[in-house]
Amino acid sequence: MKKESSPLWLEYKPLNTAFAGRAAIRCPSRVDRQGAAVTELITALKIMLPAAELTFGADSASLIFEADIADFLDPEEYMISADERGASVIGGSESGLLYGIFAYLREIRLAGSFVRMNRRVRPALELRMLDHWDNADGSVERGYSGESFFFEDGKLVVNERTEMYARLLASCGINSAVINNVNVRGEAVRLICEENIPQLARLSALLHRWGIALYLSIDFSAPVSVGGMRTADPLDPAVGYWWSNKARELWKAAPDLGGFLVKADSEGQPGPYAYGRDHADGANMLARAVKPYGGRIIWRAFVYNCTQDWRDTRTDRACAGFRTFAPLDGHFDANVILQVKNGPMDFQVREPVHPLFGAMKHTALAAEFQLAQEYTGQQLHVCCLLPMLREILLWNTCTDIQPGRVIDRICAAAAVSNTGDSFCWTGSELAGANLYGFGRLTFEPQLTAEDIIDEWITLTFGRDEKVREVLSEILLSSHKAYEDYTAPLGLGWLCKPATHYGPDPWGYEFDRWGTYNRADRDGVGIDRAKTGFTAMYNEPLRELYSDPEKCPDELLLFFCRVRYDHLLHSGKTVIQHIYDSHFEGCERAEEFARLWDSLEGRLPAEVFDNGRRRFKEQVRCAREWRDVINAFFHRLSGFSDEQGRKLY
Ligand code: GCW
Repeated sequence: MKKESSPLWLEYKPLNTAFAGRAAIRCPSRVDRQGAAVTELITALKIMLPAAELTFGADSASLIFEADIADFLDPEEYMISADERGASVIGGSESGLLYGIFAYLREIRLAGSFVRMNRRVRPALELRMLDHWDNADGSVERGYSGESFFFEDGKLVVNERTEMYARLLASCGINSAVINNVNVRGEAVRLICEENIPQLARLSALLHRWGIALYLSIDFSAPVSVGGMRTADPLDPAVGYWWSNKARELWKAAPDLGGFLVKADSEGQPGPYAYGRDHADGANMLARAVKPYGGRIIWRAFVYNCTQDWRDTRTDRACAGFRTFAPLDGHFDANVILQVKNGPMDFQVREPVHPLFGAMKHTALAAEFQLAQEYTGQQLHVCCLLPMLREILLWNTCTDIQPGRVIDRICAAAAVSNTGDSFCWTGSELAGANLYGFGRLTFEPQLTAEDIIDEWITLTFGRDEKVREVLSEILLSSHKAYEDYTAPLGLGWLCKPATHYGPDPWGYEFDRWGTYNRADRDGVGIDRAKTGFTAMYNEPLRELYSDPEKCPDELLLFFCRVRYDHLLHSGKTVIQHIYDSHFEGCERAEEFARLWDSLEGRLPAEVFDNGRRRFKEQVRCAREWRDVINAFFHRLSGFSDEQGRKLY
């Protein structure tokens, strides 16, 4: 069934000017008049200037919009010069031009009128990618926004919503999309098979028109599962031959395909280990198959032992990615990108930055983030991830290569998408800021989270001052609030197993996933200098993280094991911090609900009601977190609260 969808931040409205004359679009023949860039400009101008007469190339026009392509710019780079009489937008290719047009339209919408501007912008990262965890049956793994809009009953869907999706992505600068789950199951295994190729080709062409390359998650054992072979051994020439033929078939039909994403030897997915080969063998075999077409292999570094014995205190899951991939640095082909999750565990609300970013010197890297709020309230709680994303991108890895920030060490950023077939795409309207902001930030990381949020609010909800004030206050303090009532001092995994929603501090303690807090009556946390993890960082980080006296408070319980009366840099004890942060975080959640209520009548009724329901649930759940976690630590430690509050 086809569902309606909102245009989100792309809802154009008439500008403040009462312009009724002639407005002309001028573009030389190297610009495609039917292309997305010119089409978008026309669509927008028609709505923004309802009384104008729109023409192509007329001399007597009083407003002139020039669109051009120039070789001296990088393909995705653009240049804008504009004033009250129109604009000249030049891109390095159709894509650059498209980004330039979107940037220009954004500025005039934000100003409400024609603006003077001069700008030249080039995206900071080559690939700005969304990873969908959509399954062929239409469900979405860790999806909190409804069902998939790519798949229905095993079939790939291409319709108006797909077009709207492509416009939304392009407008915030995203240029690649993986449409299916990295856990490739069911009918998705056959996505690369003959019967699905015509539809893949249609989708690829549609996305390409908006500057977006289509990527597919593949089953590493496809030569066996769909090819009928007896092996998927990457060093068996017949396997390489099978993949080369498959690539030829796919790229022949869909020449703009970007490549494959692979989750191998992880959480039950097949991989090269079954044949005694390593991850470079696996990735390079695929890389050679797609190379003739400019294709890439995005290979995930999320590899660890998920059948650990909780009694084994020597094995530390945090070390796994580094131990597997650091020795392979320099072994990967040039068209392989190693995709590393932002932290060493798994998208917790607070983790240190993954040490691989500071260790891999001869490997192309992608940073993987998760916009789907699996561990951050599942879009029922508001949790704006942009300040965290920005902090990670600009974090200094302290490698000897300069510059050494994460953003300098990677060529790509990927985000697990938070979209689904709900009307507002992201289940909660406020979660739209994460989607928009991910694109904007990976294009222009010098923008602040405040800038991006303000821009997103105005484009989405208009310029009501009160709405702007309230929403930016909620969004900007939401991550801290969530962290406060769920994950004190970097201690993750206090959530319920399987669903990852709500508190259960014993839940993961005796399980097989390598996710322990090791809390007892004397103290809490894991000594990760002992497990070898802190040694994976460059100095001075190694020393900083190994020493409980120096370790930053917010990561203390990730890196160190300390007593409950250990004194933090803040001057509080660990136990008092746990109590205080849980009370404060929960009060913040209650405050968010009140702030939201103050917007009644200022937002569309459905938006307001949807938000009110979600804040109600956030408050209920935050109270549960506060009381369960405080009771847990109170009962274990025996410490009471300095302020005498109820701990249960
Ligand atoms: O966070 C875990 C999720 C799994 C996911 C896995 C991964 C797609 O709980 O649902 O599988 O990470 O990133 O591969």
